[in-house]
Amino acid sequence: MNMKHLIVSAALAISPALTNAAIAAPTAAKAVSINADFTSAGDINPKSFTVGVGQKVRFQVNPKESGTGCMSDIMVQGLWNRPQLLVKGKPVVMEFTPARPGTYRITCGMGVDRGFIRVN
Ligand SMILES: [Cu+2]
Repeated sequence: MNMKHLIVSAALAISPALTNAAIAAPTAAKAVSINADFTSAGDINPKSFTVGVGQKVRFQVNPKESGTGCMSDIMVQGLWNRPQLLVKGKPVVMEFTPARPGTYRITCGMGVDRGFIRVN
């Protein structure tokens, strides 16, 4: 058995394990967390985030005050389309896995801009 044959045999023996690991990884992977605070004066802070395609994202907004009027709720256009009320002391958690790259707008429920999530 020559050295080349040994290397090929080793690669064949390892490859099923690698394949299984690659398939299992996305479900086993923890979500990446991005966080913002909300105040009436400053709106959300920070206002821009960058995440990866196919990466599970946990976006948490911590309202330090309750939102009022137009800006009383929050959503992420194309990633989290159900507006969530901003109520003082009640964290809003939006979880999603972006399937396509792009810049996704964080808005109020009516679509007024308040930030964005860039997906690379
Ligand atoms: Cu609005």
